Amino acid sequence: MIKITPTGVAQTFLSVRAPGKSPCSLRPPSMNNEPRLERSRRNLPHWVLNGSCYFITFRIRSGVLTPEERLIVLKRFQEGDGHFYRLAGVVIMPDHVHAILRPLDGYSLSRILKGVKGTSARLINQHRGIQGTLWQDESWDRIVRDEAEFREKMLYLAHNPVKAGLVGCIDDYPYCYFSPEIN
Ligand code: NI
Repeated sequence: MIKITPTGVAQTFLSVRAPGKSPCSLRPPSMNNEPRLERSRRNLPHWVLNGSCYFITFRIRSGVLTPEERLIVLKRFQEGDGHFYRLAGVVIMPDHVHAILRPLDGYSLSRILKGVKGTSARLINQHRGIQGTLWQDESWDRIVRDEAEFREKMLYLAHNPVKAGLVGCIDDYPYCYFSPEIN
C-alpha cells in the first residue's frame, strides 16, 4: 500500500489514516490495478474544467444524524449522480455534509442543493415521525479552481471522519462515497 507524502506524486491521494495506523485506501486493491498517476492525469482535468466543480458544505440545524439517517443522505447524493451532477465525493458527518460535485448542463448549484437538502430532510423527518427544518438554510460553497485544489478538497473530505475520531481509517466509514473515476 502507498501512503501520502507532501508531494503526492505516484501516491493514492485518497489514502487516509489516523496517525500511527497502517495505511489504507478508499478502494480494494482489485480496483487499483492501473497506475494511479496515469489515472489521475486522465480523469482529473474534466472535473475542474471551466470552474464548474464545487466544494460544498451544509450543516444540520441542531442535534445529530443517526447512522441510518446518514445513509439516507448518502443515498440521496448518489441518486442524483449522473442526473443533475457528477459526484466526485461526499462525506456525511453526524452534523454536517461535505461534497464535491460538478453540476450537469442546465442545473444550477442552488437548484441541486435545494433538491438534495429538501428530499433528504423530508425522508429523515418521515423516519423520525416529525415535521420541521432539518438543515440550516445556508450552504457554503466554493469553486474548485484547479487540480491541486481538487486533490486538497478530496483529501479534506476523506480526512473528516478520521479527524473527528469516528474511525481510524476512512475505509471503515460507511457514510461516504468517492467516485471510482478518481484515484
Ligand atoms: Ni467537516
